[in-house]
Amino acid sequence: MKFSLASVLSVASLASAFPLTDPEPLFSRQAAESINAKMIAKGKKYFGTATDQNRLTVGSNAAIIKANFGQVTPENSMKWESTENSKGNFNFANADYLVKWATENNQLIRGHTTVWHSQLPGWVSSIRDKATLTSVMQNHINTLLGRYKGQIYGWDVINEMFEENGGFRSSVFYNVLGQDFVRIAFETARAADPNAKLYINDYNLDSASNAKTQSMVKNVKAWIAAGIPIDGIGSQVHLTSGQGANAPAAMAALCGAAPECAMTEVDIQNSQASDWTNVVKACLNQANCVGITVWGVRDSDSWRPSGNPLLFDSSYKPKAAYNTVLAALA
Ligand code: 9MR
Repeated sequence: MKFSLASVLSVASLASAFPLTDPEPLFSRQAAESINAKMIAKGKKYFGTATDQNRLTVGSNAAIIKANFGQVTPENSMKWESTENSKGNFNFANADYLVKWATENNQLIRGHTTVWHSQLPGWVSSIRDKATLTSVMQNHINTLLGRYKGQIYGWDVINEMFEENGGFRSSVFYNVLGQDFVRIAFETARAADPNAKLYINDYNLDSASNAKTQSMVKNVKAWIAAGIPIDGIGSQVHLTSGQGANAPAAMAALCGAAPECAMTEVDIQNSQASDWTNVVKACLNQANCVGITVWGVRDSDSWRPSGNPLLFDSSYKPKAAYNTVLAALA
C-alpha cells in the first residue's frame, strides 16, 4: 500500500489538531494528577496553596499552581502592613497582581487577612481610644474588601486572636475594644462584601483537647448565636511529625461550631505518610469542610523550610507526600 504525500500531510495535520497525547504533558503539569481535581471529585471546593507575585513570577510556581491547585491565598500581599502601612495610604499593587492572576487562571481566592496583631503597622497598634480604632478598622476592612468585592471566595477576617490557654490574646484590638472587636470586624466585612464567606482563623487547633480548640468552638458558637456573621472556622494546621493523627477529631470539633470550615495553611515538618493521609481525611470526613490549602508550593520557599514541610521539593518535583495526598483523595 502506498501513501501519497498529501495523505501523509493530512494525517500529520489531523494529529496536530487532535493530539493523541495528554494536552498537558507530564513535564508541564509537574505531577501525575491534579489534587484539586481529585478534591472537587470528592465534593469539595478546592485544594489550594499560598503564593504571591514574588513566587508567581519565578521558577515553576505558576505552572504548578495552574496544573495542580484550584485556590490561592496571598501569603503576604493583603496583610495590613502591605496594604495600609500608613494611615489612609493604601497600596494594592501586589494584591492586585495576585487577584488578577488568580482570576485569569480559574483559581478561587481566600483573602488573608484583615484584623491580626502581627504584620500590623505601629500607627494601628499605638491607638488607645475606641472611636479611633473602630473607624480605622472599618475603613481598612471597607477599603480592602471593597476593592475585591465579588472576587474573593472567603476572607480570614480575624486571625490568631486566641492564646494557647484559650484566653483572648492581648492585642490592640482586644485591649482597646474588648470582645466587641469581633462584632465590629465581622459586621463591617459582611457589609463590604456580602457574598464572601467570613472566617475566623487560628493555629494550634490541631487537637480536639487543646484549650485553644475548645475556646474557639465555644466562643464561635456564642458569637454566631449572638448574630455575629461568622461563616467559617479556619484551622491553619502547621504540624510536625505525628500530629496528623489528631486532625480528624480536631476538625470534627471545629466544623461542628460553624456553617463551614477549612484547613487554611497546611504544612507538616518531617511528615510521615500517615500525617498527610490523616489531614486529607480530616477534611473529607466533615461535610462542611470546603477545602485544604497548603502554605506554599516548594519546601525551600516555606516560612519554615527545615523539615521539608510541603508537597514539592526545591526542584519543583512532586514529592512522595503529593502522591500520598492523591491516594487519600482516590
Ligand atoms: O508565610 C508568611 C511569611 O512569609 C511571613 O514572613 C510571615 C510573617 O508573619 O507570615 C507568614 O504567614 C503566616 C500567616 O500569615 C498566618 N499564620 C502563620 C503563617 C506562618 O508564619
